[in-house]
Amino acid sequence: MPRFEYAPAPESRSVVTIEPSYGLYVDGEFTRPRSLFDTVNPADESVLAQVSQAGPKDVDRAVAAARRAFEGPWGRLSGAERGKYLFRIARILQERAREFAVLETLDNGKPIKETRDVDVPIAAAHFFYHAGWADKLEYASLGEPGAGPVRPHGVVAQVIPWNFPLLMLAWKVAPALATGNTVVLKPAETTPLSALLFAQVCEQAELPAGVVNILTGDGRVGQALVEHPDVDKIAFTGSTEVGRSIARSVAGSRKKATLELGGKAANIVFDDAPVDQAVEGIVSGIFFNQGQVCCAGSRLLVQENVHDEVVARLKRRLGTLRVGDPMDKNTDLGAINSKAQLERITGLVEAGVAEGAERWSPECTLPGKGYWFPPTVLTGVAQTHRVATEEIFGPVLSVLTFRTPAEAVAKANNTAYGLSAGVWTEKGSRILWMADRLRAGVVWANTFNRFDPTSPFGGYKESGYGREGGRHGLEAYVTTAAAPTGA
Ligand code: TAP
Repeated sequence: MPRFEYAPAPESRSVVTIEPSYGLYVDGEFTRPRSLFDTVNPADESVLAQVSQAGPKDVDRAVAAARRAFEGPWGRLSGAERGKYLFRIARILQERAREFAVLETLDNGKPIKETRDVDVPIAAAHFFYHAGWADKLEYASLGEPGAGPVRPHGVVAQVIPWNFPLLMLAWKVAPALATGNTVVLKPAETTPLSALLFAQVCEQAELPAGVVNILTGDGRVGQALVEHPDVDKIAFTGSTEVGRSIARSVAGSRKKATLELGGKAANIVFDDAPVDQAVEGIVSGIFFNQGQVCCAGSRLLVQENVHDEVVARLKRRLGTLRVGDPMDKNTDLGAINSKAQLERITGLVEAGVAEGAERWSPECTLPGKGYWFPPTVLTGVAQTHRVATEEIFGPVLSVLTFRTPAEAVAKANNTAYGLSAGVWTEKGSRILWMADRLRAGVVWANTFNRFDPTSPFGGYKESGYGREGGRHGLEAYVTTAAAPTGA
């Protein structure tokens, strides 16, 4: 049996060690680094490290290791014993929080105050939350009342994007392990470092070999992984385009899949909303993580009679935002994650202007090197404009107006996506009326971008299917055996 000695908490490390090169993490060991590619700091384009590109044989080895672990030591553990590992991982994440925050900021470009206060603490919270579930699953049946006990699927392939590298990992790995599955995870090509540090955490927690495997590389690794015949379940977060290709590849197979895809959320401000509070919500809704957030409030729907006041106050507030060095604790907006993403944002904003939108940004001096885009407001946007329909995934707010609640609902729902929405009003009855009609997986009222491991998150329509977080999130990782019949 594995040991469960809790070592004394190591000192929180303030020095972050980045190796010159990294191998893959397979079957409890790091492989020799090879087929290397650079991972760069998007804030200054410096090379942080070189990382291994996994090949088809690595995918085979990782899936086989996950299978052995599932059928071996991990599969034999009770829920209570599994839970101890999750608690241990959660504690180590907290102990090494500074390392994770610095590494994530360097590799992703997001401000250190966000990695420190949001990404890392919520990642740890996901492990704590799911640790608490592990021993209850044997007794608390999920699904319909009277459903039988639950069983894990087996080997889970997990493919995640670059916008919340550690947090997306936690959203995926914690419920998979709590329910008794084993994992092969592929982080995004541009942000592999926190997943590799997480592999070290798995070693430190003495997780049995093969329970978590990390394969770095480009989209081909993700594709080989999701198409692997010995994978039982796929959990994917990323673009709708890749999500569609995964849905096609699993169609007709025995594999289960959950897809968390894009969004084009409406943040709806009524004329009775407290304006200063709403402006703060608009700012955090679209400029948090440079707007590279699937549930970002990228469409502001503001009631026509308060449009000018809200936009004027918003512009004043944007003038106070600090854009620049992500490692500076006072920075509000950091770098865009990659050159490709910067080009996409630039192209879409130019398209918006060409279609008739008016573009505004506060005065700000952007660093000379790296990938930067200023906070941007587009007014005079029509529902048909590309900036109102396509996901920009950048610090760009498209402003539209409405007159009545019914018109607000119609405009908010006029999108291929359905991930999130926000409503700002003093009237509780209106909040409930709107929440009933908005086709969005999450509706925030007088707040925005609030995340909690106890709360299910996921979308409708082209935002994907399945939920992550809460009791609903666990359902994606288990099958429910038929309840015994008879007395
Ligand atoms: P994608 O290009 O879809 O990439 C997501 C992940 O899939 C990456 O690891 C990527 O590898 C991999 N991948 C690429 N092609 C693949 C294929 N054919 N088969 C399997 N995996 C493949 O998205 P992105 O650009 O990284 O992320 C931005 C998108 O993700 C946005 O649309 C955003 O809304 C969405 N997103 C959604 C959510 C939720 S919770 N709904 C959360 C975050 C992001 P590479 O990195 O090497 O390309």
